[in-house]
Amino acid sequence: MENILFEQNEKIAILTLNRPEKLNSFNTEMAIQLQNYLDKCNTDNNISCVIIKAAGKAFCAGQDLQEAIGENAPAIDSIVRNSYNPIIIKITKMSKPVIAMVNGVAAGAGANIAFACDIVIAAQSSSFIQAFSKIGLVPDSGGTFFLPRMIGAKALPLMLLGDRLSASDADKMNLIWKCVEDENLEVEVMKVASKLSSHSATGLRLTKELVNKTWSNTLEEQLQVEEKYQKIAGDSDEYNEAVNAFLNK
Ligand code: LHQ
Repeated sequence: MENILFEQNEKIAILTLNRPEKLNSFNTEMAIQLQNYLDKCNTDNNISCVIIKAAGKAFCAGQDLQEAIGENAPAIDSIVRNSYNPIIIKITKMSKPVIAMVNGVAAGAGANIAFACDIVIAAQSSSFIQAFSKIGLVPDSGGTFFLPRMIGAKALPLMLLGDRLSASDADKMNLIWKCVEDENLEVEVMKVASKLSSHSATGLRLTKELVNKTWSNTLEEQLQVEEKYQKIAGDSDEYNEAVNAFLNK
């Protein structure tokens, strides 16, 4: 059985984490498959936005702990280096928006992969757990980068305590874009994806890049990049067509 399913609905790519019996926890094979599909989505011009969703009752329980602790287990740092670090880089560097559709518990690396996505939409019944501290590990998959920047004083306690955070609390804390009724999750996600698909691909790509640069830039540097990217966006056919359409009603 494929660990990752790929489908395309018009210009929307849908990647499904597909080890439901293991709560979609990642073994090496699944991590490499996800990396390959992220590469495909990045380079395929017929794809304008990517959804990462999950089969079964959970979003993702992080690393498959059976694989990590087995007799022939890969070294723990090599799992982080080869499985998770590339996934986080590929999501954040993806030239199009990535939406996480969180349908159930997202734990450990599973939570932080969701938080690395550009738009997180979670079902009311779903939850997030920084499970690492419970098993004597440190947060990985970008958690120590994204969480302090996104939720400040709430980040470290969440990681130290490993408490379950409900989707509605995550929403109140501005850690995710939206928490929706379970039965509306798929429809909401597809609405957002369709809207993104109708926008200029160049504009979306440059906006994502700009916002990612803000972590390390000074105000002056950021203003310069805005100026440069606005020129690129303004030179695009999409800009001219959209403004003409607006002016001509
Ligand atoms: C699992 C897992 C799992 C295998 C549920 N593995 N089978 C990086 C580098 C290297 C090493 C380590 O990790 C990392 C990054 C990380 O992600 S560290 C964090 C790893 N993840 C966790 O510690 C979470 C472990 N899972 C849980 O705490 C619970 O399963 C949660 C809270 C996610 C869900 O609880 P329940 O809904 O009560 O489900 P369950 O515990 O009954 O699990 C259902 C099945 O899934 C069960 O198998 P079984 O054969 O009994 O039905 C679990 O053993 C299996 N499973 N997580 N990570």
